[in-house]
Amino acid sequence: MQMNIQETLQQKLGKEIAQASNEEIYGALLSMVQEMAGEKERTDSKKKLYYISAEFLIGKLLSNNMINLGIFNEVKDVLAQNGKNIAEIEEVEPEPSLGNGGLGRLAACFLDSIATLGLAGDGVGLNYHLGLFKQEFKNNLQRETPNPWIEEKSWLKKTDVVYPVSFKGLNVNARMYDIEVTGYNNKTNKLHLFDIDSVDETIVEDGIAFNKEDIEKNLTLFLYPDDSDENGRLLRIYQQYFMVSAGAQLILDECTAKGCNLHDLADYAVIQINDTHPTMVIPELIRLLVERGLDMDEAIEVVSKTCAYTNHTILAEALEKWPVYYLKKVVPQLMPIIEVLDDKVRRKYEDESVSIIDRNDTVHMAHIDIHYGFSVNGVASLHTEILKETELNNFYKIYPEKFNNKTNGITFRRWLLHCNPALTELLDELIGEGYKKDAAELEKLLAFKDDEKVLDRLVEIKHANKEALCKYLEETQGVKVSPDTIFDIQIKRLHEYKRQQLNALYIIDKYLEIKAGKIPAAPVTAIFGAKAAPAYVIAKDIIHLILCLQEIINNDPEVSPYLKVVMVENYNVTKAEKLIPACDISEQISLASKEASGTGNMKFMLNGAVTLGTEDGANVEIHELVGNDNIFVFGASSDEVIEHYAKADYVARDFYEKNPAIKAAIDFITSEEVLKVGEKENLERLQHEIISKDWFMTLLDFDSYKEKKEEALRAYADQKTWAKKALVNIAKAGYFSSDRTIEEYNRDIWHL
Ligand code: GLG
Repeated sequence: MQMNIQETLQQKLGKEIAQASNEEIYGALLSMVQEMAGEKERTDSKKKLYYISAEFLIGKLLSNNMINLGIFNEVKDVLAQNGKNIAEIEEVEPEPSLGNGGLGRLAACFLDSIATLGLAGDGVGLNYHLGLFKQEFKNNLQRETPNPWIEEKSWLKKTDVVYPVSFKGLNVNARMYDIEVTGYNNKTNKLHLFDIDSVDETIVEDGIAFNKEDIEKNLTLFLYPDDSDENGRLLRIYQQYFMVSAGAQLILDECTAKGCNLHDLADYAVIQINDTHPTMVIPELIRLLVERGLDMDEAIEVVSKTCAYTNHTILAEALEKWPVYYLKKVVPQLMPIIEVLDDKVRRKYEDESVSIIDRNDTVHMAHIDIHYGFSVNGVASLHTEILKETELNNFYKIYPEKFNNKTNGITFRRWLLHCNPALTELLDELIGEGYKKDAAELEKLLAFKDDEKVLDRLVEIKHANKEALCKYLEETQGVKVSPDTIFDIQIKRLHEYKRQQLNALYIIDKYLEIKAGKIPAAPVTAIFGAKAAPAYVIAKDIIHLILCLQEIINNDPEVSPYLKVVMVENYNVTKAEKLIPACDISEQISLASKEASGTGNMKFMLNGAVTLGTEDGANVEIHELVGNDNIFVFGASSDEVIEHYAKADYVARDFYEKNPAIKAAIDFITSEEVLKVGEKENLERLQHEIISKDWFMTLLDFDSYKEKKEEALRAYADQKTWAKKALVNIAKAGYFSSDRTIEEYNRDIWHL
């Protein structure tokens, strides 16, 4: 299929490219790419994977699709010849924000790899019109506003596929929209997003507030409605059931069309349940199979052979538990089935901790997945071990054969080829292009470990990426930072377990040192990006503290030559693509045992940043791969942490009282200086939380964090040795390609 890009574009534009606006060019490219993707062959096989997920954080699609279709460079050149800049055209595309963070982005990377490997696998999710909220900073506080992303010209294709979905006292229709998923030089799959025609964006007012009871108008408005009240939680159940009921009907339709007689469903479909949000697909499928003639026992057996579950966290609040009375209120048709499922478990196992409905009449969604799915996987070695040995040990004892590990991965098409073209070019030149299809080939780079010229080029590329980021930050946020400082970056959702507050305390400590005349050897720019859940008070207080520090430090002429703080507004995939290639030090400082895997850590490594991290999640595997010389590891081990929790012997106040540096940093939070730019209530609340609770043991790791960070900053001064560390990180990142992860899912779970 050879076509002339220049001609096609001009035809679509109805004018010369040079005469068209960036918006017009974006529209023409979108339509061209969509046509090309539509002409590609759809992967097909008897058995198909359905990846059901409440989140698909796909990011902007234009450039990624052009890379996958193999036309990116040509388009870029054609545009350049006509005086147009591809980067400016990329800016026109709104980012679909259909996810929170890791879990949603993982689902998007997986779709890319599934298509690239030529496997038949579609995504099933929801078409949230306003996605996750957009974050704005005002008076050093986070404010939430809607984030509309669906425009007249969009990647969504409206289909005629509509399924009825029944809630108690309310029947609605779920309409399917499709987004084409292009593989890298391969066939295509689809992302199916269900939506309700009657959704009404105008009911949103004052930030992101809306009437949570008007289901017909609000059902697919937002990803994760604020669930701090009961109506918000009920709305989540509406959303989840809407997604899985429509998804289940689609699956049964597609399978029967291929000749499935429902008894043999497992030969036609495998369903990967992404965390517990889609768990109701299990009772819903059972219900539908019974409706279509199977008896209950067989329906349960068939579904159990079809569904597999991925666990993404051990944090209790994320393992969903719904009161029976919520389910009765929204989806009463599922309760008799869930009761049968629970009854079967109770007859077989005495251990109450593995039951589905507990004494308080609460339904444990993960327990449904584990009993009635055939596979349970964690997302990094350490995480899976913790599931087996601690969190889900009672289940592991019953079903050892179901448990398996699938260490997460990232798609190199987006996180290298697209976001770091200069590094990609260098790699092409040094080791050929084989690594784009087989990421393990990146190891060939190790041959250049002592090649001064190559190391110099790595330094140059990093510097150029930092310059580009500086320019972007100045244009978008008006902050001025220097590319000649160390870029130390922590970007991820704001959560206490991820410990942005530890980084903030270090910054305060550093500030106090500089004020006291202790000048650091190398200037540092500490960069953050994070959204806090709208109802997560302490997380918002931490953002507030960081924003206050930014204002104080950047405006202090004594300190700012050595230390600057930048909190990037509305951190999202697009911003990550600019931040990651510019990073020197990757902050992965969660409390050991709490971060299931992390995937940002992998993206940074691939782009030549060196990790400063705890032995948590996939950091452990990064450490094993790069060796002690190429990572900075600190902090309590996961065993120690688990023991502290078991013994309940961690007392934050002891650290506060006995460690003068810690005390000074914490006291500073409510000092006159901070109160001048911040809110007393928020700052006092945060301070109190850290001294009297500190559930994620920030203070436990303060000293070792500071020591390691200083070591990393000193190491940076020797640019050659640092570049060597960067090179080793890049070379060893091949393991974290999501192509590898997906090959393992297919080998061990899906068998497509
Ligand atoms: C999770 C975890 C992350 C993990 C991601 C993808 O917190 O550690 O990398 O899923 O598996 N809830 C999440 O975002």
